[in-house]
Amino acid sequence: MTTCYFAESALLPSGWARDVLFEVAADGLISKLTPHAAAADAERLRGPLIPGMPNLHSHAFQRAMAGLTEKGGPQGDSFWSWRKLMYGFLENLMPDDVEVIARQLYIEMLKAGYTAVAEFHYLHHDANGQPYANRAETGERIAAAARDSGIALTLLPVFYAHGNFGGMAPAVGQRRFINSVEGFSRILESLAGTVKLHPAQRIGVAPHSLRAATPEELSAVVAALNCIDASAPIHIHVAEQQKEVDDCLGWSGLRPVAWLLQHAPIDARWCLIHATHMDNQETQLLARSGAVAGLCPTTEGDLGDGFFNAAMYLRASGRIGIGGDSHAAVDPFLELRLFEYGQRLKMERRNVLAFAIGDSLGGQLYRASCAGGAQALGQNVGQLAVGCRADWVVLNDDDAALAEHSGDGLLDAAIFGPVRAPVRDVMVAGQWRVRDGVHPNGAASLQRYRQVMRRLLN
Ligand code: NGQ
Ligand code: ZN
Repeated sequence: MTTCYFAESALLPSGWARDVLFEVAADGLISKLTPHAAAADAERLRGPLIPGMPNLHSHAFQRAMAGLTEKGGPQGDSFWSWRKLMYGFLENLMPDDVEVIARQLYIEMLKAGYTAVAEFHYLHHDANGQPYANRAETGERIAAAARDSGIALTLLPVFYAHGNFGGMAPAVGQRRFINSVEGFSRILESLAGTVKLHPAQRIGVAPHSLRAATPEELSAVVAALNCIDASAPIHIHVAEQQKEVDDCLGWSGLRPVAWLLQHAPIDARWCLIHATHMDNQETQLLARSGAVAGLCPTTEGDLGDGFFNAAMYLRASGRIGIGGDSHAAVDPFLELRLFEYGQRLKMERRNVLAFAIGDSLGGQLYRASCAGGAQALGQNVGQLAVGCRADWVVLNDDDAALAEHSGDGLLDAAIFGPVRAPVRDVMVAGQWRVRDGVHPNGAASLQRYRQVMRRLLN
């Protein structure tokens, strides 16, 4: 059975179109699309229609830490002191908590206009570092939370074995993450089986970083994934902090992005998270590789990471997508605003990432991160086109910041204006997940989330 929807205005791959009739098949894919059509008895969408945004980087459990690490520490705070607090925080997290927090987060994501998420999942073992009876326990909780919320998921079990470059022993605080290649492969296979049962879920893999995986382990983990799915996505944290760059130089003589480009088969399957610190040559080569640079502007701002070499990378046609990462914010529009604002503050200019006269910066950033996000998740989404999944967002033009705007002007206003509620309705795979800003499981989820927070904060 197909269902028909009518949008007075919709963002298609060819640009904004008027009076578009969409047919969505029972499998959740867009089967037909006709601009300049009559509505007939199709369901009329209640605002301008845009593709849903994929969130390409999430550590779901960190949602429950938002706001807890903003107090001065003894010796000047940094990414590294935040990481210590994060390790301490997760000592008390049980599998149930992981599921409750992830479900709450994924509902928040849907309400904000994200329709899919790549979960970079590394909290595998119990508080003593012992595998659960089911080694894939916590990953299964993530998949269940995604199913309950209705968000699409690319599940990236994380391989993590070491504390720093050169195969250093892990710290005690990292014991919940640690696996041998063999133990990890069992988790990967098991989770591949779990997500296979659900059409809007996909498996991938994430060697945590060059700090946590040796070159041999990196190859072995990619080979393990290839046995399951030779086109599935591969994500890695790469060059977030200057110390990481210095340590990598000390270990290999190369900067992390340069090392990866020379030693791993970096191509369109790969997503490099926090390619923050790149020299100009790395920037050009990464842009040419076809990989996606995974930007997480609010988290990178929160953690004091530095500035991505954005103008050069985008001019070289580099691909980008956005991630919520630690979930200091759950808002795709805010991520894109902060991405551009970082460049403005650094360069003391405006519209740094708009290259042609009159180009809408909002339109360009939104389209680029939909495309890059879809690529990074390895899912058939990110545009309103025949054959793509019906993952979409109906904008709320009752929000005064959007009122009377049209076309790309809507995206400029949603990203750079004083919006409060830019999203009205959200669909994933042909199913409404959010109507009028409300998710049907929202109240029940919040109640469970409160119980978890009460325990964690006391
Ligand atoms: C993470 N988060 O894995 O959660 C990391 C911190 C690390 C970010 N990089 C830990 N934002 O990189 O060692
Ligand atoms: Zn991360």
